[in-house]
Amino acid sequence: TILVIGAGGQLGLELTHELRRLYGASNVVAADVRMPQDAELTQAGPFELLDVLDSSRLTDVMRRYKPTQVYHLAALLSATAEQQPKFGWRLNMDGLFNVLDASVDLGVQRVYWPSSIAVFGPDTPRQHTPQLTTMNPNTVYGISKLAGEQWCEWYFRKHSLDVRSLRYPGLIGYKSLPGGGTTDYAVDIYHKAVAGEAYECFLKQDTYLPMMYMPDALKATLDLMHAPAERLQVHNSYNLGAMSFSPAEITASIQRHYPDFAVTYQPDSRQQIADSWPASIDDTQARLDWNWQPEFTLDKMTDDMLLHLKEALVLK
Ligand code: VAH
Repeated sequence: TILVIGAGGQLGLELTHELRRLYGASNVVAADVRMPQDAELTQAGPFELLDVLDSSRLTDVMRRYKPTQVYHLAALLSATAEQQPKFGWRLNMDGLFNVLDASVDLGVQRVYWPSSIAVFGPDTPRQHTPQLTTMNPNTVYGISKLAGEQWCEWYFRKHSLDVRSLRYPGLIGYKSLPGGGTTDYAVDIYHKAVAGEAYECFLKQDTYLPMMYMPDALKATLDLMHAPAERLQVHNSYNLGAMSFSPAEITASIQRHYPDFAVTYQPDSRQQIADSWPASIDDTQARLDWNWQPEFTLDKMTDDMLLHLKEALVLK
């Protein structure tokens, strides 16, 4: 059995569907602190209401299903955590500790925990940011992800827990609405184009950020989780890249389909967060250790995103 904690989130939703497709729906338990919007999540396979901060409830769920793998995806993202710093730290850190401790106690074979390019800070080299480099994150989310990475390595070394992690770039998918992420402008912009509305972007038009289409993120996650343990040289978290683009470039990509699509720019507090992150990532180590290779370019992602969002509108 596989347990997915935070199954209702942007990544959790897509990962749960993919894991159920691969392993069979009844073998993948979806857990989230609230009932998910996506009815399929609770109907296609087992679902549990679970607040990952409730360690006894977590242990009960894990004793009941005896998962061999746990994907712990519950967290506050960057913009949300900046507004609720203490809760952001508590959920991101105590939630991780509860999962790591329960996984050690119950002999879970493999744990997955997402990190982010947010672990890099304003004094990190911004182009082709290396796997090993200066890391002084200045967001609550980035601080919690950097600390979490170090704790994952500690549990690997002190408890031989096989915990694996990726520093995701901004993730873009069509199955969930934009959330509290600084990169979520790149999700919202597609929804506005398909709805025939103009988009007011909260970042400056030339803000380059590392980004990845959800199918590539799912492939990377499963490739890492299926890699033989002896291949892995990194035990905090792997740099992972696919592409980088700016709001101006994604707008131009969309205008290939919607020539009249209009975007205006009203940078807000999220601009400072974006400015503290890399513009591009060096993911050589992931390519060496487990043959990482992205598939989607900006235009290929745009074509696929717009196709699915138009379909969803038709189905409404
Ligand atoms: C966020 N989407 O914006 C997340 C991600 C790299 C960005 O961590 O907070």
